[in-house]
Amino acid sequence: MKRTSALFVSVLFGAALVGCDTELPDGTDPAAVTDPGHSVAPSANPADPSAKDEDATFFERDCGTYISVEAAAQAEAITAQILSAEGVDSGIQTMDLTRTVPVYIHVIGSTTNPNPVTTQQITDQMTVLNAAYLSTGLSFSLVATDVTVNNTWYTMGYGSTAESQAKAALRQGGKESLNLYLANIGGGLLGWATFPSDYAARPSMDGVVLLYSSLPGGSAAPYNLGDTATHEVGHWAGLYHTFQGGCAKTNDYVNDTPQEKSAAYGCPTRRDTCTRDAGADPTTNFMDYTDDSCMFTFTAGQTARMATMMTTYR
Ligand SMILES: [Ca+2]
Ligand SMILES: [Ca+2]
Ligand SMILES: [Ca+2]
Ligand SMILES: [Zn+2]
Repeated sequence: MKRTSALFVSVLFGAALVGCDTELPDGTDPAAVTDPGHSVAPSANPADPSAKDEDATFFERDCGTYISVEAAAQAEAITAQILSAEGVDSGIQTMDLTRTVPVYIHVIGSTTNPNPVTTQQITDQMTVLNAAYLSTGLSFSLVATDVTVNNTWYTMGYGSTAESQAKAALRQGGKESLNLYLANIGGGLLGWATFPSDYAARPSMDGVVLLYSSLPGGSAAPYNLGDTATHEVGHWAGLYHTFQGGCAKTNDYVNDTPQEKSAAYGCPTRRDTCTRDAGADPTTNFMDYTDDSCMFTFTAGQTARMATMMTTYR
């Protein structure tokens, strides 16, 4: 087993957590279960345009990061107020996204799978992340990696007690630091993230959770080239899905991403779901749902939005 010197192993016993958290049995649809201990799985929200087809049996991208149209509009208004109070006109002034983000990676294993990713996969993930963000000015520097064996945290679901407990125990750094949690997450999700504007209310929850097998060389094909991290870090830096808000004018609050009615999967050659809005759907964009090999773009507008969000909140 290869380990860097920065890698250390802490073994935490899940016994103390039994009774605090209720995990869904394998194969259970979270939408069909009423469990006050869990937030409603965002993908199960009927208003969520990313909600998967009922009859979809194959593995397709599903991201847990969800914000309603109303909440997004509210968040936008708050950001505008903050910028206005600081004398910034975000319509005119362009902010700079150039900065190096300190990264802490928290690997969560189980007793049967105590170290689910290799050091090489972590190195490769950092390379993929830096390559994806090269044009934006944002770069990422790995500070430390830790490995925790905890059977409850290993299968954490979105909004679960396991998630908040794992994050409370493991998170490092301040609002500027990216914490990545790698686990065998539930709900059929590849990952989820918090937005920059979420930090103030719940700093310990800040970060990105990823299905460990989405790392480069993992088993989650066609989502095993490391762009689930790229996508979730996009949310962490303030981006919405390109299909956020559907064909509405405000859409994802980025002007140069054409409006998109719903998530695109696979590797579409041409798709245009909002015909009144000029331009084909942005299916090569990192913030859509296409295969890792087919997503490779951030736009100038997305870079500007990330700069505004990072400067305002991080
Ligand atoms: Ca747009
Ligand atoms: Ca269009
Ligand atoms: Ca890619
Ligand atoms: Zn997403």
